[in-house]
Amino acid sequence: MVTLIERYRSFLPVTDATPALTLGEGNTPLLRARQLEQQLGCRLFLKVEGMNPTGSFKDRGMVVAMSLALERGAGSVLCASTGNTAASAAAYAAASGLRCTVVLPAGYVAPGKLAQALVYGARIVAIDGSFDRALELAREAAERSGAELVNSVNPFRLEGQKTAAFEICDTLGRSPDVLALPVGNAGNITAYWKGFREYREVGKTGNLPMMWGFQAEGAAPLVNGAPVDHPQTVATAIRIGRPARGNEALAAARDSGGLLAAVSDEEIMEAYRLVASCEGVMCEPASAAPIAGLLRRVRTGHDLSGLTVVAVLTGNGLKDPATALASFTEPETVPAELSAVLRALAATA
Ligand code: AN7
Repeated sequence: MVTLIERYRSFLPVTDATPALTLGEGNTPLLRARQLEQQLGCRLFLKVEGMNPTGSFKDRGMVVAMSLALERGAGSVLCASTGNTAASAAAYAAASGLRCTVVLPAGYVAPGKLAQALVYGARIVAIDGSFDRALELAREAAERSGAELVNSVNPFRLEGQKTAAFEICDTLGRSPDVLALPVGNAGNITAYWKGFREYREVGKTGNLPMMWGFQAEGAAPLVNGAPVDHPQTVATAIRIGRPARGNEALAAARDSGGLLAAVSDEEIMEAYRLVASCEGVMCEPASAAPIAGLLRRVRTGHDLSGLTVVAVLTGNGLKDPATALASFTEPETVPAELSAVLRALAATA
């Protein structure tokens, strides 16, 4: 197996002294979404980042940040998280023999993510406060304790995450015309934009994509132009009111001729069900934001025809079963008889 770090070594801040570390991250599928294309009018690919070892894109950045923490002789790592960063940090810390502490907003982390952090053996600090407060506390605690901060304020996280842009270009033979993704703390949009630009510098792509970032309406500081003190959205992964990389995200949207826009929770849930039922890919609610954003653009009269669009499905839907089940009525229990099954078959025929 060629690891992510080996494959893109010349673009990464690693040396021969950097310990080798991998859980099999990266090399995720880029799927053609032929059913959704009919609604959108563009050529659409899904970058399925939920196929990473802990079920989200965070693993790309975490493997680089953790390798370098190991190289520097760190004993423990620390992060704030809406859930996925915590799961990823906990897994890579376990594989590295490092202690891991995660600071989470109590009550707003999807159960699958919490379960991951617990099982991988992280220490969990659930605060009575938001992600933004958790990040503030984690930054201060890292400074005082000497623990390595592995949030995306850590530049090595972005170095790893930019490899997703490389993979997309390697598969398509060029950059897409549009890269659509959810935006929370704004690390990922910053990393993708860096990746595409670096690939163009070395001639691996001739063009650059427009960066289209989507936030949830109740947590849209970059769209509103002001921090949000009490962010709210069903997409808990992006329930963030003061994005650490906000300025970089604004620059990426501006410099690429792209945009930052908001979508409602209803639109997110509609897109979440649609991508699963049309394409067979179950992502988490936050990851459906770019699909919701594309649908809204088409419905408000924008023509996407002729464009090659890549939507990044950042996290795996299995992390958040509660939200999935809440949007459906539970199937009724019937007698264990053939007639019941035949009735159901006839009803769906
Ligand atoms: C599925 O785990 O911030 O804009 O603490 O989990 O780079 O923050 C997660 C963010 C999109 C937003 N999709 O990415 C965390 C955390 C999913 C996510 C985002 C997150 P950024």
